[in-house]
Amino acid sequence: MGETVYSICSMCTVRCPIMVEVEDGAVRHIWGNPHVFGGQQLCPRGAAGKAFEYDDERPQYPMIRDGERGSGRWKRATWDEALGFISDKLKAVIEKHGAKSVILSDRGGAITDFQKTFIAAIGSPNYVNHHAVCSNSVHNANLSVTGYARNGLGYDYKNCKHLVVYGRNLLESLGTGEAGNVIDMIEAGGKMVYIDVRWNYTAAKAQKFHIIRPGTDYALNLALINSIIREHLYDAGFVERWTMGFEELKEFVSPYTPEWAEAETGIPAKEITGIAHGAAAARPSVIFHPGWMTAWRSDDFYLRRSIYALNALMGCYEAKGGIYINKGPGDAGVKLKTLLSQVPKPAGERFDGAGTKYPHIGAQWGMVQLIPHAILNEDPYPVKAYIVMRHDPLASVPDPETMKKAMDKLDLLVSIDVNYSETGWYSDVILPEDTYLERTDHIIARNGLKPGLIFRKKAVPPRFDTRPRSHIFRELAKRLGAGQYFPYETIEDLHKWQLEGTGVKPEDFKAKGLVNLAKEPIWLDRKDGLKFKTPSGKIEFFSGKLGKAGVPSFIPFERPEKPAEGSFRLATSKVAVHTQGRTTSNNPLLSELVPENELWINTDRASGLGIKNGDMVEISCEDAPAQRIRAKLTDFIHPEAVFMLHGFGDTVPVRSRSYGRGASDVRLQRGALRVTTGGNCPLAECIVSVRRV
Ligand SMILES: Nc1nc2c(c(=O)[nH]1)N[C@H]1C(S)=C(S)[C@@H](COP(=O)(O)OP(=O)(O)OC[C@H]3O[C@@H](n4cnc5c(=O)[nH]c(N)nc54)[C@H](O)[C@@H]3O)O[C@H]1N2
Ligand SMILES: Nc1nc2c(c(=O)[nH]1)N[C@H]1C(S)=C(S)[C@@H](COP(=O)(O)OP(=O)(O)OC[C@H]3O[C@@H](n4cnc5c(=O)[nH]c(N)nc54)[C@H](O)[C@@H]3O)O[C@H]1N2
Ligand code: SF4
Ligand SMILES: [Mo]
Repeated sequence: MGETVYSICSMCTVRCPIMVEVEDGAVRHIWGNPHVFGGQQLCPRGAAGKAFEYDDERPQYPMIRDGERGSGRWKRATWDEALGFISDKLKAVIEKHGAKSVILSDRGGAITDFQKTFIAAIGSPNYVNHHAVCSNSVHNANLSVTGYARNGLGYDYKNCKHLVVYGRNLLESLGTGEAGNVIDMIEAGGKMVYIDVRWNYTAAKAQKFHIIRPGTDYALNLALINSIIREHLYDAGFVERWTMGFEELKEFVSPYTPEWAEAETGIPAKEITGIAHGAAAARPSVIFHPGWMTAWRSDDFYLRRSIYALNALMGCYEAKGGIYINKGPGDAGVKLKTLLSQVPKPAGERFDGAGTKYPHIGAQWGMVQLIPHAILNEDPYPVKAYIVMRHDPLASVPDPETMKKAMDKLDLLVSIDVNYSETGWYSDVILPEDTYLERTDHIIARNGLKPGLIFRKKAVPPRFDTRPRSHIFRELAKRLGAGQYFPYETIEDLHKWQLEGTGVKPEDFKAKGLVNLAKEPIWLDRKDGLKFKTPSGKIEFFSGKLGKAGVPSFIPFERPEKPAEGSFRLATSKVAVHTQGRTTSNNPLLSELVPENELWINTDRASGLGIKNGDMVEISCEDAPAQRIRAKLTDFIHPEAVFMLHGFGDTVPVRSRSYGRGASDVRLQRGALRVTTGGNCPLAECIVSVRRV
């Protein structure tokens, strides 16, 4: 039996606490941290972390481009050369165009202090993460309704009695803990209603599953709110005490009856009133799930606002089995220091106008889809350097061809990654980071009902000439004269500094890999103790603040246009064994389980087009190059939709297991580099043509 190291998984961004078994300096096995999960289970990707660690198909040393962009010609560099090259270019760009002409984009999440500090320390306001193609609309909707960030609220699934889910594929697009809690809820007799344009494993576990016409969830919700108000199914006490704008909401939804919604959604009116009654009978232990990946359509902001409103009508905020406000270390009297808090806020407008031109859009996440526009048009100013950290915009943002054209205009493009990403392959410099098993990161808060602290801890030595983020950003900052914002030599120094004044000591993490700051769950008093972060301190169905930003609180439902003959709406999602664009598609174990994607087509529509199960079809969108993909016929998808897994169609030749496999959804999503009211790209508005090859 070897050594046990507690750490944090990074095979996706859910950050599950893990227990790594190490023998002779090598990973033997990776388990879930039993002090958190009660067992040692992990999702398949978490368990495949070992295969990732021992795969040689990843960048092994710093590389500087030695040919045309994307040509695959590189020269090996020392760290000193690579960091010197980057800082010389950055200095030149900053001198000529100012610090704001440098953008840093990032996957985001909690372990981001080094990169956020770096970009702020050099004086640029332009930190942006991936959220515009993920959860921007639900985030901004929640800011407008409750004042909280998307992840400022949590879900008490275990005690929930009625869960309504709109295409949040909880059991495949999963987090180990969350999926486990949902299964526990179902086993304890809780009911799940699942609404999607196609069947999936989440649908398989639901008591009720409705296939909805793509793009009509908002119509469904207007009818749900209508019947809940009309039939007095809501929690009148909660609404009176904690909400604002009920009368406006009531009047707005009055024309939207369940009968009307049946015609729009295809879900029978009696099923719609059934959802309303089922939820009302279980309140307040009810959750209408607002979703996570919500970059679907132009009306997402209003769809998500309507979901937060439904939860308010159920009075489920801060109720057992409902939605709770996440408690952080501060709620347990502990203030964890961050590097970012020591840096003056950079002056100047962001490149994407988040928080200024778009006052209701949170500036902390920004809008990644505006990067091509900013670079190509120098609007609002020239952007000349782009640092990409743990992010692959060419695999995750729609229309990578336009992004590439923009990248061609840059003086510097850097990718900091553990894999060869699409973006890395197109960059000037690849800086390979130590893998998550090879590095220690800063301490982070674990927010929830019982707040705590945790950090990622190095389990094995680096296999190649790589460096951790704590080193990379400190060294770059030093070279740019901003080294004072990284006041540590070792990561242990940093931990000590972060913990100063908290009463927590580094050795407190030893026993379980984390520190709990509260013995019991912290619930706020529902009578008088709730804190909503809106101007009124209440849940705002109707928002004066939005009004001031020129954004209406309600918009009428607009029927999506019907795709023409041979055309479909493209839906995408994840599979339990892969993560996103390029994180796991080349993994030696996982690529064997799901090597490529298929195109799901409704059986009747397919036969009308002469397509049989397993046929090769060609899929195209506007002027995007057509791609080939195998057809999978099924009755369990709405006739107007086709579906494919995200994350295939790899174009990086050195990834031997995923290169050229399947089709890429982002390359089809032409025209989606737009800003909707919620700040997200409208990915699911993409209409594709399909024909037999
Ligand atoms: N069409 C379409 N587009 C989508 C989606 C979709 O379903 N359909 N999904 C969207 C969603 S929900 C999201 S969240 C985004 C995600 O988009 P991205 O954030 O780009 O996600 P990934 O492709 O997982 O990861 C980005 C890069 O991080 C690297 N990486 C992984 N671990 C580490 C590490 O420890 N250190 C460093 N430095 N790098 C690391 C990976 O190798 C990968 O190249 O994509 C979105 N785009
Ligand atoms: N295994 C795995 N787990 C993951 C990830 C991963 O990459 N792999 N990524 C993580 C991340 S970053 C995120 S954001 C989450 C994403 O998790 P989810 O929020 O569940 O998002 P998707 O996986 O994109 O699934 C979207 C679902 O919406 C459906 N859909 C499309 N159009 C409509 C519509 O008009 N109405 C309705 N009701 N449904 C529709 C699609 O068919 C699909 O099933 O997953 C997380 N967990
Ligand atoms: S959900 Fe899976 S891949 Fe993601 S952090 Fe947890 S174990 Fe790792
Ligand atoms: Mo996401």
